[in-house]
Amino acid sequence: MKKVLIFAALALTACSTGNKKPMETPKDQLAHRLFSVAEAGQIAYGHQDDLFYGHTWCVQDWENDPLERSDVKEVTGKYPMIMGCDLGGIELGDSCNLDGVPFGLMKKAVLKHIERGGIVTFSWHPRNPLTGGDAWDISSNEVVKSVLPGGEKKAEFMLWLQRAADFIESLGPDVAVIFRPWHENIASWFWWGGKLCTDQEYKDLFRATWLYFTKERGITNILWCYSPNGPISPEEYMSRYPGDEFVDILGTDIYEYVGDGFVPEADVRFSEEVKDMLRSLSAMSLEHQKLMCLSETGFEGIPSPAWWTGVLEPAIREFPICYVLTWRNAHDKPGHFYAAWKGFENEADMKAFSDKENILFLD
Ligand code: BMA
Repeated sequence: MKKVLIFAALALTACSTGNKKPMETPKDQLAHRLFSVAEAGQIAYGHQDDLFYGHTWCVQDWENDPLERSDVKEVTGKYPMIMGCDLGGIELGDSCNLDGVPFGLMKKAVLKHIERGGIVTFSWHPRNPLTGGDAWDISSNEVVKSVLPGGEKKAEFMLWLQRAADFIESLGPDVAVIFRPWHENIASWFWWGGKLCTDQEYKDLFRATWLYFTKERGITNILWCYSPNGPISPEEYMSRYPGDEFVDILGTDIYEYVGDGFVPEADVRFSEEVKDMLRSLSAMSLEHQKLMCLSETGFEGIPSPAWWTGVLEPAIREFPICYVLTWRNAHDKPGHFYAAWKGFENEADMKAFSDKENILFLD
C-alpha cells in the first residue's frame, strides 16, 4: 500500500503541467512508463549486454544477425525489459567498447530492443584522461580536477563528452534512454570515486556532463540516473548528489559477495543490505520526487540455489523501484555471469522469477 501511495504522489507531480498539457516528449513518455511500472507494484527486469553475447556465444556478423539470441530469453522465454549497455571506449573513438562490443552492434541492438518494446540504460566506464589508464586506474587523485574548468585535460575531456553525446544522439530524436554516468562514486575503485576527488569536484563533473549534453547539444531525451555503490548511509548518498535539476532516477549498485564465507550467510547479508538501502532510497525518492531503481546487482556465478526467488525477489518486492538490472554474462570468462543460461543448474529458479506477477519481462 505504501508503495502505491508514494508513486501516486510522484505520478501527480510528473503530470501536473496545468490545464494546457504540452506534447509529451520521449523523455516524459519514458518517465511516465517507469512511474506506471512502479505504481502498479511491478519491477522491470534488466540484463547488461543481453543481446550482444551470452555465456557460450557472441554475435559475430552483427550487420546480418537478427539479434534474437539472449541467455535470458533462452531460460525464461522472454527478453529482459531493460537492456544495459556500456559506452566505455567511445571516448577514444574506438570501434568496440571495453568488452569488445562493436558500437555499430550496440546501436543496432538498442534500436531493435526499443522496437520490441524494451528500455535501454547506458553506463560508462571511460578511460582515465590524465594517466591514460582505464576507469579503475586510481593512481592519481587529480583526474577529476584535470577535466574541470582550468584543468589540463579539459579540452580533451570535452571531446570525450562529444563522442559519447554523438552516439546517444545518433539513436534518433524519438529515442529516450537512461544514462547513469559516474556511477559507484562513493567507493574508491574508479577515478571519480570517493577518495579520488572532493564532493564538489564530483558534483561539478556530473553537472558538466549534464550541461554539455542538455544545454550545449540539446540532447534532452535522457533520464539521468545517479547510482552510487551501496550499501551506504543516506548522508553518504547525498554527499555527492548533483542536485534535482540534474537527476531523474535515484539508483544504487549493490552486489552479493561470498568471499571465504558461506553462501547462505552471504544471501542474508546481501538481502539486509539491499533492504536497508532501498528503504533509505524510498525516503529520498519521495523527498526529491524521483524514480528509483536497483541499477546494478547480482551474485557472480549465482552460487545460491534459489537466488532469484529466494533472495533477490524477497529483498526488492516491497520497494517502489521501477527496475532491477543484473550484470553481464561474459562469453570469454566462464565464471563471470549474473543471469542464468540454458543448461545452468539453477535456470528453473530464474524462470520462476520471471513468471512472478510483480516482475516485468518483455513478452
Ligand atoms: C565489470 C566486469 C568487467 C567489465 C566491466 C565493464 O563489472 O564485468 O569485466 O569490463 O564491468 O562492463
